[in-house]
Amino acid sequence: MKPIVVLYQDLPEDLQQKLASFAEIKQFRSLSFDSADFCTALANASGLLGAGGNIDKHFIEQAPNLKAVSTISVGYDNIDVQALTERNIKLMHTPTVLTDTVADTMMALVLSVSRRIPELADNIKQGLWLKGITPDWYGTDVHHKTMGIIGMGRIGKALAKRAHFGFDMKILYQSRTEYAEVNDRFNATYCSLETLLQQSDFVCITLPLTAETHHLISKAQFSLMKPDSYLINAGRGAVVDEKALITALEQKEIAGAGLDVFEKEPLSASSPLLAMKNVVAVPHIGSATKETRYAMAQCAVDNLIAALKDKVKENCVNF
Ligand code: 8YV
Repeated sequence: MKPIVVLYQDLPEDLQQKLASFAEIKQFRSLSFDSADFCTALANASGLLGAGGNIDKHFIEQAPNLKAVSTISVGYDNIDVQALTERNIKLMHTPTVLTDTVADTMMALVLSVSRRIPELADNIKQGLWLKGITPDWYGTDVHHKTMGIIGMGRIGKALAKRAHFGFDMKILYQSRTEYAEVNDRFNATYCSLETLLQQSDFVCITLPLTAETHHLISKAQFSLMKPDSYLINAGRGAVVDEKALITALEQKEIAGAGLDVFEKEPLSASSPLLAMKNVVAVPHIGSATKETRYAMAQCAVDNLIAALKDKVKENCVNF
């Protein structure tokens, strides 16, 4: 008998078929106990595949046969890993396939906010380009500036590579570990968070959300940043205290922000952030390219099959 898999995100046709050849798929639009069919499917499921949703202790209790959760994401702050581990349930994720795409997104935010691309592109569309441009439309250089990277995992390294080789930037970084290869390859300097905030022109966050990283960047940290510096966040929204960010922008403690992630997503259309010209906000598109989203789904399907076959070689968070 095939194992039952609850799928809560659409898969490309070929991946859906691959999964169907191994498992009986019960497909839902989201993780909602409102539907009796969902409750029954979850109660019988060996596997769970999708992205997002709140997979907490209560959720896991409703799935007594669960052996593996495969998230189509690198981040898993929405999942109670300890509760899974206590039940011997494997948590699989997709840490490698999205690295370059997220680093590209971060570089795009760096350039967009400092060169004011969305704002000035909008000016043309509004018919405001009537003569040669004046200094009030000038941007700020990126090349040869200092980039401070908070979190030096795969994405941090891919960003350092772009900034160093592509833009001749000086790299500062703060992470749990100092990496000799990062220092050598990107001529990077490992430093305290305080030094990084004080010296960087672009403070770039690539951290996951954990109890330790929640609101790591708040009022006190903004007060250390240079008034002409920019905050770039493509890690998780709640690593930054959003209220403190809004205040820092209003009081011109920093020059602007490039944001892919927010404390509450989707970001409300009434957020003060969206009324600020010096904020480039995008809707959590870090990994959102056709190629990478396909690769993530493929990786997650393979992860789930491997976990349910007890043949895990990589991508397991907890075992
Ligand atoms: C997506 C992400 O939001 O992988 C992550 O952790 O934040 C993004 O790639 C996620 O894959 C949900 O679709």
